[in-house]
Amino acid sequence: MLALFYIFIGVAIGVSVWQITRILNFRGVIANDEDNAKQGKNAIYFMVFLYAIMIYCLIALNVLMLPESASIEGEHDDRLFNITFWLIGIVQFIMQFLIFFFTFKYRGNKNNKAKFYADSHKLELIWTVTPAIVLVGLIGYGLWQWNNVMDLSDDDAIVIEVYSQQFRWDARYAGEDNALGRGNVNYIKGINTMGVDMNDKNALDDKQVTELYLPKGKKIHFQFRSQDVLHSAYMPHFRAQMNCVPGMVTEFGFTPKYTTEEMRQQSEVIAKTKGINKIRNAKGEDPYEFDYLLLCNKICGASHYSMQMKITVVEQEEYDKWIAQQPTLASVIK
Ligand SMILES: [Cu+2]
Repeated sequence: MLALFYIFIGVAIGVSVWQITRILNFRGVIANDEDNAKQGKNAIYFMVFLYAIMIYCLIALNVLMLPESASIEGEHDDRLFNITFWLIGIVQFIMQFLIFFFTFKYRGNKNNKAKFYADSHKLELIWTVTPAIVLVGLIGYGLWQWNNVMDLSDDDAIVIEVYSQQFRWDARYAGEDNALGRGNVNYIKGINTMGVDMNDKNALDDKQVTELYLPKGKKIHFQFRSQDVLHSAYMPHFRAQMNCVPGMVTEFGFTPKYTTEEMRQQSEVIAKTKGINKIRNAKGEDPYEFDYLLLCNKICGASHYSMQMKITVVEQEEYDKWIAQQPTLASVIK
């Protein structure tokens, strides 16, 4: 494979040198009207090709897009994404047309003469002020949304700590008192893999798990720590991501909107699952069934790709039952 790569680089360098020598030989040769007409038409063909590829990708690759946000807070991320996407999409669609159409329209012609046009204050004002206003609107909405996910004032929220290390996730529920015990890398010993200070009375009722269960419709307050390097806790279906930084605690919150079961029933999710199944099956892998996932979104080392944790969203009753079954740290760590 590597040999093929070197051969490819060798060929690419060879072609470049050959092209450069050809260009040097062109000195003194000036394009005639026939050449210009050909290049003008090529610009239009290229535009058509570009539009075709763009439309094809928008339709065919849509299965790779995420389904509707599964958290209440994430709805605003989707709205912001859609506004930005359509805005950029429409502008770029028009711009591509202008670029290639004018390339064709004003292609070189012996009888044409260029007009000297210095500047227009009115035009410059328009193309400076318009993007400025649009950007202030978009960034303002983004900042508002940032404050929205960072609003952790709800005392009723379930507090969960997510702990990252090369290459796994652990999680800890705050237990009955809804307060997490202190954590520090120096306390890691034996099965105390998250480094919990067992002298802190808040730690005794904490519950360490390897899989997340979340109740639907309840605010979850996440706190993140990292044991070794920078990781990033990424929960794409909830539109949530936060860096896990060694030596500090980061946090955010969201409210799950659909249970795992409800997501599996959604026609949009089924359609996307089928699309992804098709892609996976082509590679001979197992069919995929929808599950929420917590993934690592920082290239943190060799097994970065395998760093994931399953998240199951259930109704409150089922959550209560599940959490009651999990042993407290006091009963596990002696
Ligand atoms: Cu990682």
